[in-house]
Amino acid sequence: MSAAKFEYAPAPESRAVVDLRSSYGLFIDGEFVETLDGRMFKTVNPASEEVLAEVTEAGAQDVDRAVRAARAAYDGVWGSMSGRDRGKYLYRIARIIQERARELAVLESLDNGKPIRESRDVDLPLVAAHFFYYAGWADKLSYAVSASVGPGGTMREPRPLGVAGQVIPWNFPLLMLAWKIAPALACGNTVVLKPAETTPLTALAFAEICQQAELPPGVVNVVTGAGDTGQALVAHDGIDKVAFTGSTEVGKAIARSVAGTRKRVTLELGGKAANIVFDDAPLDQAVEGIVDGIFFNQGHVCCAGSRLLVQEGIHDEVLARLKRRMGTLRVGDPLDKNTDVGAINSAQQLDRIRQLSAVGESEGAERWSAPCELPDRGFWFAPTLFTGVTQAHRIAREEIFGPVLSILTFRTPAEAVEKANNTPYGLSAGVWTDKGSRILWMADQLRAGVVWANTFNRFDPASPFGGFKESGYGREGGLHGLAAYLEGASA
Ligand code: TAP
Repeated sequence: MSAAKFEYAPAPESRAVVDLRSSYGLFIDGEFVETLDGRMFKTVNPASEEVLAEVTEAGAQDVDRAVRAARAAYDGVWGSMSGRDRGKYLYRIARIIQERARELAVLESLDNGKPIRESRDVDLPLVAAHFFYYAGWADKLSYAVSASVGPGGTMREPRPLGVAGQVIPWNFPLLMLAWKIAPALACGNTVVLKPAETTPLTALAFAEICQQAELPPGVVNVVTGAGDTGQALVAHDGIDKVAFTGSTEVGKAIARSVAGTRKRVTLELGGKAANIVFDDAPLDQAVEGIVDGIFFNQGHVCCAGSRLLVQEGIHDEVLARLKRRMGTLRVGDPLDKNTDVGAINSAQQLDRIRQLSAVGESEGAERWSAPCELPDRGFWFAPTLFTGVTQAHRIAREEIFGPVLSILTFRTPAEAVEKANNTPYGLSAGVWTDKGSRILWMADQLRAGVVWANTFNRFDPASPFGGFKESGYGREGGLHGLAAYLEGASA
């Protein structure tokens, strides 16, 4: 079944749960304030190109105000608060997120373009779960890192780092915020967060939640803006820690800019994951995993299974099943509960996906797209796969960050490992096989921070997540995520 052409008209009842303001200020020292130089930018709904709101663009002076507010809170009430009390604030935030989950999910889908089923059933539950998980750690930090074991085995409370500057991307706006803010606050740090330019709205809704939870002013600050705002934050002398999630290119520039300073850094960067299917794999399950691996969130996923490595003998069978399944994907209105694939987040990202796909064709790979008609307005790209891909092709090497799958083949497990590891990235990988021993062997051989077996894109706040090689360093999530925000612990 192919998706029918549709005119984008969001269901009025879904819009009714969101109270969108026409303009938003910066969140500094517990209040929404205007920028010192009066600049604004527009955030649009990528499914319709309709302007959702005007948002303040923070300049260097605004960033300075936010960092000073975070410092004052750290030197004041937050720095002297017990872990147990910090935990109470985090529990309160987690509960408010749950209470406002419906509204936040709609807002996320409006600003980002992701299907409401994903924001409602994946993003929001994980966001709340992160705050609950780290709330539980706030009064148990002396058990969290080895640095807290003193002479004679005595336990002492590890110290926070201070003020964290956090910069996040647009693909999971609220979830990336949770990954950054929840562990930072649990450990006793204060934060200044810069959301992505194209998806600022849920971070600003989160700022309201901080007010609602009566979090002390200055503990969380949100400065909206583009790359320049992020750069001003990272460069600010008043921060002790940089936590960045985004492209490898910007991550490298950040690493260079903080080298030799006192700032600690964690980087969560790009990926080009291999999803490896052996000929003994349960094929129906594997095809679902391939589809989920690359078309979840329109492929705007750092750990997306964007390279399918399929064992030669089952290539044709897997391809036929995959095309059939892709034909049933409903591309369309992100606010429709039946939608599987929503809008591409921005015109710029759509251009990149189109360009790299054109390169794939010009380099000789064969392109096939699921049959669906796309609307004229908004940013859309049909689920697409390429066959006949070799390791030399750019679509096998570069992160496309869109709904595009490159298919390669292998004969032996050793060849699968060699091809999977043949990338500068190392964030994730998937293995589909019936043999437990092979799963363990592959997990040992693959240079990837996360290896999923007979599943893909599973996340849990208790599991550390992060990369090898150019996918970054440091871990977020779990016990390891605490080390990134504590003195004397290696992240
Ligand atoms: P980037 O262009 O790197 O942007 C990420 C964030 O950094 C945005 O807030 C951006 O602001 C800001 N920024 C841009 N230039 C900066 C600079 N010079 N200094 C400081 N901040 C700067 O990435 P993106 O396109 O938003 O996100 C896609 C990338 O993120 C992909 O490569 C993806 O793999 C990666 N990602 C990784 C993970 C993990 S966990 N490894 C998770 C999600 C995404 P603007 O929005 O205005 O550009």
